[in-house]
Amino acid sequence: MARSTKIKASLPPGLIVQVGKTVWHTMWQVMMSRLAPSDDQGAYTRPDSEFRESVSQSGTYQPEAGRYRLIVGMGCPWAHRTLVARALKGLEDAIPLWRVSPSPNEGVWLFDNPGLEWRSLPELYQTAQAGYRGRSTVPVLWDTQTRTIVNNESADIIKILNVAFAELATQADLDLYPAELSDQIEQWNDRIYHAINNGVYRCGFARSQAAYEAACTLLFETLDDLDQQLAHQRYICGDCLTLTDVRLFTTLFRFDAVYHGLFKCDRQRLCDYPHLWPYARDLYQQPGVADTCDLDTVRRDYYGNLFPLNPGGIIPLGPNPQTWQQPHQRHLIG
Ligand SMILES: N[C@@H](CCC(=O)N[C@@H](CS)C(=O)NCC(=O)O)C(=O)O
Repeated sequence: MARSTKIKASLPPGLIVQVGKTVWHTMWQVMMSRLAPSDDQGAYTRPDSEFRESVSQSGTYQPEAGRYRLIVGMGCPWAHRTLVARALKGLEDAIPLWRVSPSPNEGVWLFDNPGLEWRSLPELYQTAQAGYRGRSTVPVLWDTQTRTIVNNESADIIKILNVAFAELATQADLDLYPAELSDQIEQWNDRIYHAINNGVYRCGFARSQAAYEAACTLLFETLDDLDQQLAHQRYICGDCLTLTDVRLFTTLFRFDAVYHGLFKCDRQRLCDYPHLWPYARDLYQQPGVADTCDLDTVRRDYYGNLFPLNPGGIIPLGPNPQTWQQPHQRHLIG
């Protein structure tokens, strides 16, 4: 008789469940504290990004073709923002990519490009700043000349891509942050970041029922408001596509595939919203955007690597990515 069968036969089932639950719950708390720091109420608190320099004609980091690298993981919504901004501005040739993928056992990003001097992203962070002790996150805007990280905050990087590389961008005339809309853009950005972009993480990484319920309620209240807003205008700030849309899009793109199930954002799906869903497809179908979207990698990265949320490691098959190509008719609005 196999050893495990013998143990099963000799232990009362209630005890197996009790011990299993206690051990697993303790392990879960320890792993969650590493994965997602939280406050006293069990609400997820995201650490701040630490490298916050910019690119400009007059500064240390000047716009030059081929000088910078954008480091991204295709599953990550924050990195995805920078890929979308880069595509919309037509900066693919000027700013090449280095891709990383998650290593399931080490919990760090590993470079896909075999010829680089670093194996993992934390090693590159050490080159930028010896003794760096923060999290080694994507996206990163890396300067090959000074061998340092210019910026590792997606909200900054998309602003940099919008203005700093004007002479290198094939779509330089597209302004994703028009001055006259800046107040409106910032107000929506704050609200959408808290309730939606980071809100889905506050649902998925909550460590108490109350923290989860607060995050989930705010998330859907805000999605409901946006759906109303989008009933009579094409984009969040009116008739023109802005960085607010870019920032919202990458969360919406992952909504039904991972946040709805894995992060328990399940009051309804994106595709149940009458206006938000066609709006999200409109953004997906903008020039160059579909090439930045990789639903298989998104599913694999979240379900395959967030072990405490999905210990069995099974990766769901749905939903069908082709639904993103359905017509949207949003150009008829406004
Ligand atoms: N505030 C950052 C957040 C970036 C972020 O959290 N990236 C995640 C991937 S989705 C990451 O690299 N995590 C690795 C870690 O925390 O160790 C931004 O928007 O750029």
